Amino acid sequence: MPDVSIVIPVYNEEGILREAVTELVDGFEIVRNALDAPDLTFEVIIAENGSSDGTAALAAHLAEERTEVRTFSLGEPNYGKALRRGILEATGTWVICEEIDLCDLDFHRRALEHLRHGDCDMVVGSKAMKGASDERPLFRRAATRVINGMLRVALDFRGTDTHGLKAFHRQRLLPIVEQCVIDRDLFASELVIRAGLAKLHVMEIPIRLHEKRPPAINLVKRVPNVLRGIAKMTYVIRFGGKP
Ligand SMILES: Nc1nc2c(ncn2[C@@H]2O[C@H](COP(=O)(O)OP(=O)(O)O)[C@@H](O)[C@H]2O)c(=O)[nH]1
Ligand SMILES: [Mg+2]
Repeated sequence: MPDVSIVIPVYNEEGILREAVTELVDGFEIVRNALDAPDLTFEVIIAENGSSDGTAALAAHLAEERTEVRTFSLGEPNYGKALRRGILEATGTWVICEEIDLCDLDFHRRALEHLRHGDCDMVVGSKAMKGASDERPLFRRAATRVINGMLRVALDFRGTDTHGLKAFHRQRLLPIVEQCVIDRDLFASELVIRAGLAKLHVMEIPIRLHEKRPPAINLVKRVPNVLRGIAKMTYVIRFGGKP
């Protein structure tokens, strides 16, 4: 069993997949050194679904080439479903949820430092808290603020970001993952919010957000689904209703 499982949902990412995965696998040595943990082992799980380009085939290639990498492909595009399945497939003591356009080894180092030290159960990389820097266009930064404000009003969420990078103690979070009912974009938010409600110790740390490429899916197209997701999540969490 590896110490760390890095789960990366990917969708139509053939342009950056090889480079990003190589950088991550080769760069893990930097994390080991910084943590003074030369024996720290890891696996990378590429969670693909619904890509219409060569992503699935390329991921399978990478899994053959690198012993640390494995992959699966599920039916239709669905970020939440892919991430959830990736977490359930993970075998490490700790799980890091990555994004292929970020692959932020500095977050891995800092998050693992806290987790190994027992400071918390989950670390969330916030792009909106004090000390963070977000290089995305204004429109997308504003969207993060709006979603966060809605989660605060609807569910009394006190953090600053739910969508980005996260790392956690797998065994402690597994029951929470199993409670989650929302898929697509909002699964990650539901996971962070439910972890807090279950009185797990969730810690936010600031990140520097620099995307390797612009987002594939137009933000405006995501709005209806995000709004539906927030409504549904509020209903199931507040009233314990069926989705
Ligand atoms: N498996 C899967 N991954 C996805 C899907 N949509 C986005 N992703 C991945 O999720 C990560 C973040 O997506 P991105 O387009 O950058 O959106 P952002 O989170 O708003 O920046 C990347 O690794 C994408 O490849 C999807 O439908 N299925
Ligand atoms: Mg992105």
